[in-house]
Amino acid sequence: MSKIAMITGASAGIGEACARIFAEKKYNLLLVARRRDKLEQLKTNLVDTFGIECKTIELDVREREQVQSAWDNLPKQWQQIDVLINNAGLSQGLDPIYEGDWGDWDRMIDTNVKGLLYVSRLVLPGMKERRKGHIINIGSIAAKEVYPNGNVYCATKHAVDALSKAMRIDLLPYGVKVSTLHPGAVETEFSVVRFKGDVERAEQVYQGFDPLLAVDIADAAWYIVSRPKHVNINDLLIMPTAQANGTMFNKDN
Ligand code: NDP
Ligand code: 8X3
Repeated sequence: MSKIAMITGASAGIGEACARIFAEKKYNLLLVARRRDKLEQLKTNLVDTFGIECKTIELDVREREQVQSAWDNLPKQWQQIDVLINNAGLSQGLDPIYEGDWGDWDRMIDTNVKGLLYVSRLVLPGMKERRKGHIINIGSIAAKEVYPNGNVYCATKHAVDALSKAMRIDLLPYGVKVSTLHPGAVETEFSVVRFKGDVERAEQVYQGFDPLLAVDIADAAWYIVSRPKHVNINDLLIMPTAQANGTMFNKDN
């Protein structure tokens, strides 16, 4: 059987682009997200185009019991994950901390931190046992900096960074690679989700400069995975040329 890549948040944006590149490289795919229709469309397209095998799992990574039962129901050969891309994530709201919405905070912490942990807790033991595997955690420039009104989202991405370092330490004896991939602004559904369907406000985020595309990040994920066995990319921060840090953009050219 070909190698298996498990990608969370594969129904859109960066996860979908990763699925496409890994399919092109002949990986079989285990694709996870809440929107089944999007996953099924992607599966059909990738299987027809690249002749790979693909399983989709309709799953909310925040729901620990759902995650456990989806995992338990997988055929054993599909539990032998070679590459796990912990990508499912979101931002909700952009408010000062004294006005933050509790529901927004729960959704971000539960998805970006606890969801990543739930999935990893099930996949990592097999990697440890087989003494191989590669985890790529999708962080953000928000894992490196805290920007105005980014408070809780930035905290969740700092947590992703810390957990990645922890995984690297705990898995060191077993030869399992752990990498973090931190994008700056990528034009995906991210801002529409952050602004809860306000498409106009979301579009403004990317106006006046060339943001990254989801494929730029997927390309980097493939670069990370395709290094020789003795090389690990611990941490990769990728920004649009027109973005210097979390807040400074060159929108003049
Ligand atoms: P999108 O909104 O386009 O995609 C997010 C994906 O995550 C979707 O497939 C969504 O699927 C999935 N997802 C969200 N919540 C859950 C959940 N509870 N359970 C399962 N899947 C879920 O955004 P991006 O592609 O941009 O984001 C991907 C990752 O990249 C995120 O972790 C984000 O924080 C990070 N990132 C994004 C940047 C950007 O500028 N776009 C920059 C830096 C980091 P569904 O709704 O079907 O469940
Ligand atoms: C997403 C990019 O700049 O909105 O992580 O934090 S940013």
